[in-house]
Amino acid sequence: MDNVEKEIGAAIHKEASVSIVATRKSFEAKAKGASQQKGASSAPMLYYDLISQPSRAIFMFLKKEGIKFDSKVFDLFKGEHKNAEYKKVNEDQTVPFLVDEGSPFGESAAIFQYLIEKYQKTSWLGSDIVSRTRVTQFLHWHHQGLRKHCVDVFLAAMGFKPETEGARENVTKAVDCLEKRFLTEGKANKKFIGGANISFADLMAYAELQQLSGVLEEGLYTKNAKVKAWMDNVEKELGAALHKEASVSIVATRKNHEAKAKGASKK
Ligand SMILES: N[C@@H](CCC(=O)N[C@@H](CS)C(=O)NCC(=O)O)C(=O)O
Repeated sequence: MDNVEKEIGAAIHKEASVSIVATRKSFEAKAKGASQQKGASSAPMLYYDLISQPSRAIFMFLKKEGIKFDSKVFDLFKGEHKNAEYKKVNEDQTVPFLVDEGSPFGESAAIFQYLIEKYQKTSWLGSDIVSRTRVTQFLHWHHQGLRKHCVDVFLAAMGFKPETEGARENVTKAVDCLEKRFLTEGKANKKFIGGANISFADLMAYAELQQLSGVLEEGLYTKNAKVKAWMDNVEKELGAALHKEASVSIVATRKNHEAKAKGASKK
């Protein structure tokens, strides 16, 4: 072929090949478009366990919005996440973790931001500037203000660590703080943390408190009537079927605890 091209000469070869070159260009463009489309429609991969509060929050969001996702589910209690393969994906080996179109994302709040932007579900960020700021305010407070105390009580009740002094009182204080700072605006009660509409702050807070019901400690939040009413609002918004689907691990953990408590009282 090279000999033929040399014999013809570059100028004639070029002139004779214009249509073939044009056809090739349009084929290349089509192939590029198809591969880009393939990337855009590929589902994100979520690594999770429904016993994990932030995993549950993200799971509820994805399901509520009908967003398709691939999943790798670990049983954290069995240490299934502690393996070399997952370490390559997520060095911290924690859940939730998301990989989408080659980009890895940790930290539930960041994962939420990503999914909300990608799928244009921006109502979950809050509806106006005050509501969005309230949602952000909650997220900054959440880890040390609420989650830390709930986790203390949960892990101690599961026997994973000794009980921290004042842990239950700290949860009560955090629940009261949730009520005053995030579920009240002026003198009015709010339906959700951001106001009239559910946001991802509600899912994060809900999942964290719900965890306590797994170790029979729901009294720590149900005794606050406003917080209890807000939990009911979140449950209604999710719908019974999704709530049930997301709660399987918590319900199973609760059953175990009830059985243990029953066994202990018989002894
Ligand atoms: N700040 C992280 C917390 C992640 C985290 O602590 N995940 C826990 C489950 S809730 C976990 O993976 N624990 C297993 C381990 O640390 O081995 C987030 O919000 O995503």
